[in-house]
Amino acid sequence: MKCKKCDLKAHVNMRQHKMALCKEHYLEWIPEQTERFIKKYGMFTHDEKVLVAVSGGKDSLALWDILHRLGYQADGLYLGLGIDTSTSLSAGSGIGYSHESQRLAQKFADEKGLTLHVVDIEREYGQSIPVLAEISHRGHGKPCAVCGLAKRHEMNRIARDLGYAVLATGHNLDDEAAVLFGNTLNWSSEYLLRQGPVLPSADGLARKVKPLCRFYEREMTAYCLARGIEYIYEECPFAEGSQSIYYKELLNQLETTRPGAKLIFYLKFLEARKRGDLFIEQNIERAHLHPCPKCGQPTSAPDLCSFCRMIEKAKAVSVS
Ligand code: Q46
Ligand code: ZN
Ligand code: ZN
Repeated sequence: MKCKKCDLKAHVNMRQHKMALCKEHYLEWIPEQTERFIKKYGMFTHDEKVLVAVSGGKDSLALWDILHRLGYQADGLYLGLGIDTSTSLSAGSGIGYSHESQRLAQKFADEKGLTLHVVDIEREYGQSIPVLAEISHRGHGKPCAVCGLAKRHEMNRIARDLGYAVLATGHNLDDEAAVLFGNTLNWSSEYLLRQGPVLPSADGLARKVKPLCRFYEREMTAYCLARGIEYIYEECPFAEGSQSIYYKELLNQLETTRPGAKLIFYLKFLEARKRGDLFIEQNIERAHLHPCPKCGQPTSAPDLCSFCRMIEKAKAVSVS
């Protein structure tokens, strides 16, 4: 297989685009496309400060690298979740996931001279994510519900406190198609209406964007490989057996027989949503929000926001 733009050996073959590119042309193509998506969906401008949620995985590091290459003002945020040692929730999975992912995120930042903010959940709130999950009994034996809640809360807090206009995450097409598939299976209209490359800011909530949402996961792997970016290969031990991984497998089977199916599924959804053609009520307004009396972030809960309630509960348990 040869590069479409020159005669060199192809680094990546993108069947969904009927196109193969050599390493050099691939490394040009990815930022060009990203820039195109950023403009097309009105994600942010060069004047805005962007906070990139960096997990140490390939997607978030690739995103940070691309935004940096494109000349955007992009700083990183790493959240230390404390997924390292075995707890009853992570039977035997003490692989040092958080430790290793933080090391790689920091290494990337140092090599490029970029700013990485680090928030350690345990240092900040007294308990790691797996322990918070045990204490709060949320999420059926997996810490993912608590983890997601804490990530959203902390990303938003740092964006607000440090004056970032935009929060960028490394979600790729495989992630987005899997979420879309799940939301469609359940006809979760509220989620369907809110899913997209940009979630506008609302009082107290930063704009959220996903500049990589049209790239396949393997395209990001190929990008990191070509750029020599070292990232954590292991998934979080709690991701194992998750519904989203199952959906990704199903969609990959579909993709094998119908190259491009995943991309079409997602893009046709975005088009339909834009036309107001989803056969569901267009009511994207966020629920009636008021500021949490403790942290000030918007919440629909009657008193404290879910995050602060969880932390209060954790504190009460630690004291007793
Ligand atoms: S990091 Fe957190 Fe994921 Fe691990 S605990 Fe679950 S949600 S699987 S993206
Ligand atoms: Zn080439
Ligand atoms: Zn709160």
